[in-house]
Amino acid sequence: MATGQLFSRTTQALFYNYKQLPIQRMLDFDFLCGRETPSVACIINPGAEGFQKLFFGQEEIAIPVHSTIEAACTAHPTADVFINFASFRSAAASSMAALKQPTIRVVAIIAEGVPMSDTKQLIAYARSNKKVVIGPATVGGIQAGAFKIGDTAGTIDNIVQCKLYRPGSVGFVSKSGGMSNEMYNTIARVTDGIYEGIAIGGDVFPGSTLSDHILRFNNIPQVKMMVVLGELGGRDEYSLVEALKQGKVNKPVVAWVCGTCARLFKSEVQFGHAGAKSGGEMESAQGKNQALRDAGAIVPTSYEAFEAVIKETFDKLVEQGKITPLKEVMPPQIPEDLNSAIKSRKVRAPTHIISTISDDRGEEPCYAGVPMSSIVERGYGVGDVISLLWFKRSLPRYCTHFIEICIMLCADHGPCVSGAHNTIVTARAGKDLVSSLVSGLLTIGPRFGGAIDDAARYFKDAYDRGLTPYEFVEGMKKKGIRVPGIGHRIKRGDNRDKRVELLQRFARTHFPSVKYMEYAIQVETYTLSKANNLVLNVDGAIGSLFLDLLAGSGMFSKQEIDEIVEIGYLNGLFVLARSIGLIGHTFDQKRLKQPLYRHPWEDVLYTK
Ligand code: Q5B
Repeated sequence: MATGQLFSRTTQALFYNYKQLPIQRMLDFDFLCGRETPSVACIINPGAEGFQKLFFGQEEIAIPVHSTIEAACTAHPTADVFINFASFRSAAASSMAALKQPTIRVVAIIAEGVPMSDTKQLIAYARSNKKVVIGPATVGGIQAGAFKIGDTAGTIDNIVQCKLYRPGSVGFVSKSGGMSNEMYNTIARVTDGIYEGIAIGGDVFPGSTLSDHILRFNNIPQVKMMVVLGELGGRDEYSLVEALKQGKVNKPVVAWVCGTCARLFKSEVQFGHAGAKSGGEMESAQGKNQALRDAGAIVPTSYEAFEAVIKETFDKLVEQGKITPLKEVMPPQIPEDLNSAIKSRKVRAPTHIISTISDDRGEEPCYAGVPMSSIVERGYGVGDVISLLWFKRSLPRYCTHFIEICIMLCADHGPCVSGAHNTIVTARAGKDLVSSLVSGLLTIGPRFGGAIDDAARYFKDAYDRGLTPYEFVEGMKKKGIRVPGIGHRIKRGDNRDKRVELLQRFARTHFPSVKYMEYAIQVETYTLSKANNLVLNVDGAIGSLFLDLLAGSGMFSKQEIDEIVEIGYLNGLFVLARSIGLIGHTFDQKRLKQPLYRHPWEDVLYTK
C-alpha cells in the first residue's frame, strides 16, 4: 500500500459486535465497486461463534463469527482494520485490545460518549505504535471504489449518486459524519469525486486529527486536492494551520469551519458534538477560518460559497492538466432486499404458510381474534382456549365446561394402561420428559384412547342413516370391524366406567339434545347382550356426546360438523388430556429414582 493509504480494494476488516445493517451496507458497497472479496472478514460477537448469513451481491455468503478479538485476529491475519460498533461503555477496552493485536493497523470507533481519559490512552498507544484510530463518535470513512467503514455515506442510492463506487481526485476530511454525507454530494457535483473521505468524529480529542489526514492525503498521488470541513470548538484546525504554514502541504486545500452562526447567540452555545463549543476567539469558526485563510488554505466567505470554490479549484487543476477527467462507468445494480421491496410495495411475494387461528404480531397475541387480555379478563378456561384454537369460535359455557370435564376425566387412568406403561419404561431408561411423554402418546390409536373420532364417525353414520343398533353392530361384524367406542379391558356390564356415567349425567343436564348419546346407549345394550365386556367406553361416550354438542349447540353448520368428524378433531381431546397424566408419570418415576425397567423372564412365554 502506498505511503499515506489507509485502505485498498483488498482491505478486510474485523467487525466488532454484530450489526446486520452496517455490515450489509459494507458488503453492498463492495459489490458496487466490483471487489472480489468481501471487506468484512469476520464478525466478533462476544460469547457467540459460528457463521452469519449475509448477501454479497445476489449470492448469500457465510461470514465467520468469533467470540474473541484474539481468535478473530488469529483466524484472519490479513484483516488489518478493526471496526468497533461496541457501546460507549465497552468501546475503549475492546479498541485497546484490538490495537494491541499485531495484525491490526486501523481502529474505527463508532460509539459516542467514550470517556476522554480512555480516548487519550488509546491515542497515546496508537501513536507510539504507529497505528491509526478513527473516531470515537464517528461514522467512519470511505475510500471510493475500495473500502467503506460501516454506515459511511448512507444508503446505496446515496453512494451511487455521490459516485463513491469509483475513485475521484479529492481527499476529504471532516469532523462531522452527517455533514460528510452532505459534502460527498457537493464534491461529486462539482469535481470528479472523492478519493478518500474521513469523518474524524466530534469528540474533543479525536483519535486522528484533520491535519493527520490532510498530511496523509498529501502523500497519496491520486489525491490532487483536499477539502476540509471543520467546526467551531477545540483547536484541531490549528495543527492544519501549522502544517500549511510550514509548507508541509503542497496540494490545494479548500476549507470551511462551520459554526459562524454561534456569534448570533448571546451566550455560549453547545452544538451537536461534544467538542462543538466555542470558548474564545481562537475556537470560534470565524477565528479558525481566518487562520486557515492566512495560512494559505482556500476559504470561502460563507458555507454557501464553499461549493463554488471547490469547483473553481478543481477546474483550475483540470486546466493545468493535473487532473484528467474520468471516463464514467456504470456501477452494477444491487439487488433490492425482499423485505424492503415488499415494504415499499414494489414487489409481491407469495407466503409459505397460511394460518387462521392465532396472531402474535400485534401488541398482544390473539387466539381466533380474541386478545390474551380479554381471555384473562373474561375468566376464560382451558375449554374456551380449545374452542378458540380448535374450533375458531367462542362456544357457550356448557360446551367449554364439557370439554374441560373430558380433559379432567381422561387425564390419567393409572400406570397399567398402554400409554402410561410406555412412559414409565422410557422414563426409567433415563430419557427426558419429552421423550417419555411422546413414547406414551405414541400408543394412542384405534385400540387405546384413539377411538373417539371413529366412534363419532360410525355412530353418526349409523344414526343419520337410521340403522337399528342390531343392523349397525352386525353390519360392522360382517365387515370385520370392531365397533369403535365399545369394549374395555377391565370394565364390564356389572362394573361400568364411572367416567362414562359422569359425562352422560352432565350432558343430560346441560345439552339441548342427546340423541347420539341415546343411540350409543342402545348400541351398548345390544353389544352387552353379546358379551359382558362390550360396554360403551370413554372413547365411545365422548365421541357420541361430541356429536350432540356439535349438532345441538347451534354453533356449527351441518357442513362444519361433517368436516370436524371427517378431519378427526376428537382424539385430540384424549391426546391433550392424557399428556397431563403421562407427564405426571414421568415426574413420578424420576422422583422415585426408579432404575432401568427390565421385563421378568417368568412373564414371557418362550416357545418355538
Ligand atoms: N370385541 C378396547 O378388547 C378393546 C369389540 C368386540 C365388537 C368391539 C376392544 C376394542 C374398540 C376400540 C376402542 C377404546 C381393545 C377403549 C381406552 C382408554 C382407557 C383404557 C384403559 C383409558 C378391548 C374379546 C371379544 C372378541 C372381540 C369382541 C371386543 N371389542 N366386538 N366390537 N368393539 N374396542 N378402544 O378386552 O368372539 O371372542 O372373537 O378394540 O373403543 O382405550 O383404561 O385400559 O382411559 O386409559 O382385549 O379406558 O374392545 O377384548 O380383543 O379379547 O375381544 O370381544 O371380537 O370376540 P379386549 P378382545 P370373539 S378405552
